[in-house]
Amino acid sequence: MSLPPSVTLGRTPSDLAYLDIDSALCQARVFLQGAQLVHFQPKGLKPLLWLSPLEDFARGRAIRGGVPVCWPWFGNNKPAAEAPAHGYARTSEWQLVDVEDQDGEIVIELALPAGAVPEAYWPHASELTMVMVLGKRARLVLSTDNTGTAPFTFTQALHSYFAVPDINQVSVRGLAGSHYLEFDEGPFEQQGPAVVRQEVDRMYSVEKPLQHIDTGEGLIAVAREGSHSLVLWNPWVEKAKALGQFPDDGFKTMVCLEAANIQADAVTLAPGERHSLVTEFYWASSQD
Ligand code: TA6
Repeated sequence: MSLPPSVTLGRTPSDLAYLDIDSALCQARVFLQGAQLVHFQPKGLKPLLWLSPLEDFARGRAIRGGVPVCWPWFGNNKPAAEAPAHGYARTSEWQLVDVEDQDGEIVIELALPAGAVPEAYWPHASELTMVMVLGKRARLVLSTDNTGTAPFTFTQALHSYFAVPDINQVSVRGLAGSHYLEFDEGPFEQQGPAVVRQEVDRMYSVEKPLQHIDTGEGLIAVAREGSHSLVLWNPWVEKAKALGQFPDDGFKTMVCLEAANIQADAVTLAPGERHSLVTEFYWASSQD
């Protein structure tokens, strides 16, 4: 496959392959492991995503930052105690299917190889693809196809880590009136904008397809499609110390706002059906 001039293939010292994008509209980096966007910066604007400065890209270990793909289960909603949190998509090497530069907008298609999830945990015939459209905005489309003869159900998330100058200045708009579960308690009703002043790990049930992260210095719009739920997460002080590849003070400059299908929003696909989970994020001039 030939790459357009605005895209180059690179490898980390640990031999993980990635695409470096430098187009007319943006700069970005995408790892084939996990089909993971780890850097996205529209031209003339600041980067949107947070990547841990302690990340050393060990093969087969989830990359801490960017947009990890959680599939075919979210968190510890897993088929067996020994199964990894957040599934297998984020630690598997994906196949690069296609890369195009369409007037500066980079379109990347990746596919998860068959058998990436052990049969014991996922005895279903399925295909998982990711299409990224990277330009002034980043649009990620994660599609699951049921290629078998029986229905199956799964949970998932696009676990986006956004970069913020100071977590104490952050508020998340577009959640007021929605309900969330946290630490297995709730539901609680969100009153006004959500702020982060302690460990937060909330699973929201929310119809509104657009939220905004007010960083105190800018407004990040985060849109969803194919999703009635999202996760808001920040590990704060103690959890940050316990997390792998995460600096102790890392919680001060990141917040996760994750497009998801979790809890009651889990997806059931009949044979032949497809579901697409979409997240789209960009710098917004005002709350559109
Ligand atoms: O999305 C929030 C969450 O499920 C938290 O509970 C926390 O564990 C976070 O994901 C990170 O998980 P990880 O497996 O990447 O350490």
